[in-house]
Amino acid sequence: MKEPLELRISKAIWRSTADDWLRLLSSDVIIVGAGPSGLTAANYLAKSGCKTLVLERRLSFGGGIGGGGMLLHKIVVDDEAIPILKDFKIGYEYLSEYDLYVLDSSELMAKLAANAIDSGAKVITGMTVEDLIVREKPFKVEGVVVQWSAVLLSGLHVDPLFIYSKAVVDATGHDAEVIRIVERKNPEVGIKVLGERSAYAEVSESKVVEMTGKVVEGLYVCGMAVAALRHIYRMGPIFSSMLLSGRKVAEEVLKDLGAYKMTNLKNA
Ligand code: 48H
Repeated sequence: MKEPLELRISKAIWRSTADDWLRLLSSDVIIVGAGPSGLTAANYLAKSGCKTLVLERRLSFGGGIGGGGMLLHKIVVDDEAIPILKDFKIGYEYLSEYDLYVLDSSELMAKLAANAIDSGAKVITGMTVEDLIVREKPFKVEGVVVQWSAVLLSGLHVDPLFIYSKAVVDATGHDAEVIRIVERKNPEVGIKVLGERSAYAEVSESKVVEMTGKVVEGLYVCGMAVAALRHIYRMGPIFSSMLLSGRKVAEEVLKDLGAYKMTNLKNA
């Protein structure tokens, strides 16, 4: 006779969660933040066979995409982002009078996430990265310290747990939260988060991509966190640089991990 449904529901969830976590506790790459840059990075990393884990504080993904342009349900990109949109079969419309491509924010969010998951990345929501695992001489990041976001909101004192990885990507957006942990807790490393500048879209779109990459051994940055770290202008709801920065950080990580044998999560 089958066990009662309530028991089977709970056991199924515990079993599958535990199986996932035992696999994920040692990942190739941890991406902190499931916004446009983080999800784009996850897509390319997972597709290349990297065991990729995305940790997102909220219970939803997409980061700043969902807000569109001042809550209007559209964002724009320029022609440089079109190959990425094509990679993920994301629809767009070209407005020749503005020389810009317009797309629906909901489609961008959904397809970036769905493609990342289909490529083998694991996206876990409701989890906050609150610290890093580090080694010294030379300083190196070897993983993250995590806590349920709900616990952090509760004000309870609950000790966190650890996840190891060969690379950590700060894709936390405007606050560059992961890099600020290095700045605050490991001042001897000499990292200074200079803060984002006011709006100058033309300049920032290329600068953010140019400055995307490794920060210290084991730690990389993409998206708006690059603007915060390097004192670059903001650009408003044009998302080319977020997508291009996500792709670039994936390339940088892959280059550095080239020596490792990578295991795709789906086959691990
Ligand atoms: C777990 C965390 C943590 C943490 C934060 O803000 P995002 O969308 O980030 P980007 O850089 O991919 O995209 C930025 C874009 O959305 C934007 O805001 C633009 C282009 N602005 C221009 C302008 O002028 O304003 O996503 C970051 C995600 C969010 O979902 C956070 O919840 C999450 O990271 N996050 N997750 N642990 N410590 N900190």
